[in-house]
Amino acid sequence: MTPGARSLDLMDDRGSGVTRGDRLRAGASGLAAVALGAGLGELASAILLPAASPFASIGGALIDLAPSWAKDLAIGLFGTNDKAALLTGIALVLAAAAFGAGLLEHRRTHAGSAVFALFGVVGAAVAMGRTGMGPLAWVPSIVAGGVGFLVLRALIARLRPSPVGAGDDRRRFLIWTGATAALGVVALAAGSVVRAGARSLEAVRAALRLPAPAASAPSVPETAELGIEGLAPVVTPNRDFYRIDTALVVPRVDPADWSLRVHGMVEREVTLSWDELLAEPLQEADVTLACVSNPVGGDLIGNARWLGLPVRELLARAGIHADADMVLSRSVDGFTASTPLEALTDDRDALLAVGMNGEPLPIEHGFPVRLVVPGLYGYVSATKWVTELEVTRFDRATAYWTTRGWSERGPIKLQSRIDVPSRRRRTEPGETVIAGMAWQQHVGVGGVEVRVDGGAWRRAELATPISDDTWVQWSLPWTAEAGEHDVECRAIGADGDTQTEEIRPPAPDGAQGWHRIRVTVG
Ligand SMILES: Nc1nc2c(c(=O)[nH]1)N[C@H]1C(S)=C(S)[C@@H](COP(=O)(O)O)O[C@H]1N2
Ligand SMILES: [Mo]
Repeated sequence: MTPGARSLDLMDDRGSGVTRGDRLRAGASGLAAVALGAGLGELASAILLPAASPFASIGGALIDLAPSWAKDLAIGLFGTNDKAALLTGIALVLAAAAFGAGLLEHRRTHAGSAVFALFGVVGAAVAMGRTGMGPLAWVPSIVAGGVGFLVLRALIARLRPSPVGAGDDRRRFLIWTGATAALGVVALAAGSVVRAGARSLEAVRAALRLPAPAASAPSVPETAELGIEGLAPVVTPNRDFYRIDTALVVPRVDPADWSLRVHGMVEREVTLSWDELLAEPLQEADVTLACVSNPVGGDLIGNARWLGLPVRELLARAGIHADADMVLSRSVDGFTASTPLEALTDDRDALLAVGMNGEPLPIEHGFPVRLVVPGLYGYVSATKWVTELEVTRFDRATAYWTTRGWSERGPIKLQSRIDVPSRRRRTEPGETVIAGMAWQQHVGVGGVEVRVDGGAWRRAELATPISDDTWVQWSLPWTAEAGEHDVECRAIGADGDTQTEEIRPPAPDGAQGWHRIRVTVG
């Protein structure tokens, strides 16, 4: 290097004297940023939502955007048209883009980091655009893009000359860049380990064949489903079923390792393995599960056909002490629920469930085994990944949510909801329909009434209920006149009670009040 070049090397990058070394370092910053962004993004996806991989999402967008000559060229270069070559190609394009982003950022702050922000947003949009991925599909790509964005800015800032002296600066820059890239590689490796674990459990689940029920539920009456557009289906597909739990990382329980221990105030402890459970006569039941956190009009509720062993059989085998009044169920993740003993010993279909809508429980819905108890909110009954039933008393033990201010008992309240007309879309004037759902599991719904603009209550038509343990659809013809209208509904329980008007928030024992929506017609 000539003395002249040496002095140029030290010049401010705003001058014309950016050296090749600076450019290499700037490009390397981009590579380190993409390594850590991709690593953490893939790890987040492996843990949260394997289908929402940022690499797959951003790569998918790149492939869609690429002109056909580029695709042909890539195929030509790699010689084959297989997936590995495609993935390598996308990785190379991303690396080149990241290198370029480093150069850009070095020349103008924001210019290169914007490329990362763009990748994050595009990846998130692609993931959100795919159906069935749920509301968190954007997270992994935003993690990837956001981390890349921040890392690039931080590394490029270190490239700017400081009073310390170029040699020290460069050494430190190298250490930071190297460490960032290395961390990215570690995160990528961790992600693929988590992913491999997830795949194998998913494979175990996919290979499972549940036994036929010893006692089948009657088939769902055709007239239970009104088939109105915008109205929740009476049986909720597993992929659309709401999910609520405290698990940051979904517990992964291999059925081969699963067992349930019934202990506490019992004559004899009972332990049940997966094979033993499947050898029992299993029973089917249609039960609507609801979350206590569901606000009036909310959608934290779903209905499925469950397959499992009635809990009362298991408790009978253990022999319950006369003074017990509660069962504290415990999950592998430490979650606990306090269920009144009588809800598990009376004749209702409280199940130790292994099946949901004809398949093994989805992993996030409690695979391999969970509880389902008609008539109680999920937080006091529906323990997923359940491994323990401790027979005890309410005055001796406290469940997870009870210690956090929620009621120790959670019977489901009589509720109803308007699904149609949509609150989001305009309604055409003329003949239309108002429709929704109503429920009070284990009591049943006797009717639903609807009123418009505070007028007289009119009786809606109920679809055929599947059972007292499920929600029921309802509808009412409506001649919609142009303008704004308030539509309200209230349910009448099979026991004759009318849903209360008095509004209460979800805490501590479930929301109540009439559902009211403002509809725009015209
Ligand atoms: N292990 C475990 N089980 C749990 C929970 C939890 O946080 N952890 N949440 C409960 C709550 S509050 C509800 S409403 C239901 C939701 O079940 P789902 O996610 O299958 O819809 O699970 C219950 N079972
Ligand atoms: Mo819940």
